[in-house]
Amino acid sequence: MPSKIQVAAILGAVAASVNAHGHLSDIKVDGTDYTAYDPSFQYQNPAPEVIEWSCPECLDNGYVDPSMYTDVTKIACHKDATAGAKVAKVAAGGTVDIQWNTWPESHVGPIIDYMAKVDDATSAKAADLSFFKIDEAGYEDGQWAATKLISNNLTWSVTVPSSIAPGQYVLRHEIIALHSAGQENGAQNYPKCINLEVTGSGTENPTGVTADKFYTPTDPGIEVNVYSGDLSGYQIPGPALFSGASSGSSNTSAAAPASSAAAATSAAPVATSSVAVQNNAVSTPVASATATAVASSVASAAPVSTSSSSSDSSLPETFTLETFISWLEKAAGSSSSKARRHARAFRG
Ligand SMILES: *[C@@H]1O[C@H](CO)[C@@H](O)[C@H](O)[C@H]1NC(C)=O
Ligand SMILES: *[C@@H]1O[C@H](CO)[C@@H](O)[C@H](O)[C@H]1NC(C)=O
Ligand SMILES: [Cu+2]
Repeated sequence: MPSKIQVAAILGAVAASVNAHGHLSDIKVDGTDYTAYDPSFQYQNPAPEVIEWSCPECLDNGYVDPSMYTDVTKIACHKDATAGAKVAKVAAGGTVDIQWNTWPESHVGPIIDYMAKVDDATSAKAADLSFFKIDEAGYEDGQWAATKLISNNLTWSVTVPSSIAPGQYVLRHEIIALHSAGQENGAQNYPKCINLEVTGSGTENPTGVTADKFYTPTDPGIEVNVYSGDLSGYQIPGPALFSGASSGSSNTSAAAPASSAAAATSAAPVATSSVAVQNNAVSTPVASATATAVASSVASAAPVSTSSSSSDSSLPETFTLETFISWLEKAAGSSSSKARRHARAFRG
């Protein structure tokens, strides 16, 4: 039987799961909407074929942490992701608008985009992707890129460099959440990969690096306390920006609703984190009831010192009581470090 303390930690993990970090909801390529990958596609037969890479392990909308930075199968396109079956055409110099279904305001951090040239994007493997950085935004004008994304209708606009050679590419879009990054291994990477076929008459073939060479756990932009000090000097991690990149930050055409922009900038990190639990996007009564119970137990989970074995077993966004109980049983005894980190993030 799990102890009370373990149960509290497990409930913290549930809170992390129901507090959806989000996944992509739409990808607009040169004005055309493409269906984004939804982790629940794995329950559909046949699963929809999309331009985004598949990540069945992403049911919890979870993240890749710094301990996985040297594992290209994790950090390239998220955990064990495999190539999307489709490819979207985009003109060099064109725009890809990437929309998330949701994002917690507490999860501040940079947004970075990369591209890797491939022969056939639909059969590409994470280890073969040699990425060059095409876009990056950290902390500018008193605002984190992730906050800007939220006020831009959860949309990030990426410009395909106009000078790159035509052919197929994998676009890698990434948010790095830094709310817990003051502690070792606390950063959270949320990479998403998208298949593109670039048209045009560009000639550049920028050299890149595989994703396992991007970051180290102690990079100044990875292990960083975002609650104190001068953030204007924040250093975006990863390789240098490709010289042909059009700009260092996003400019989407979607008008941000004024009220949401104001809310995003005025809310203090600590204040916003306390509402995260209520923001969950669960869709069954069972899950809602659980979330309520969880909300009250999160605080007690916070100080628990947990072993760091990974019990990151995934719980679907929508689940039956039976699924939940078997998940609880599986998770009992090996509470995850993730639970601790999220519990901390919630502490008001
Ligand atoms: C974004 O681009 C549009 C047109 O390309 C321009 O009118 C607008 O001022 C830009 N916004 C920002 C914030 O740079
Ligand atoms: C924001 O995105 C939603 C979903 O795609 C869309 O329906 C809505 O029109 C967008 N709002 C704005 C202001 O662009
Ligand atoms: Cu989180």
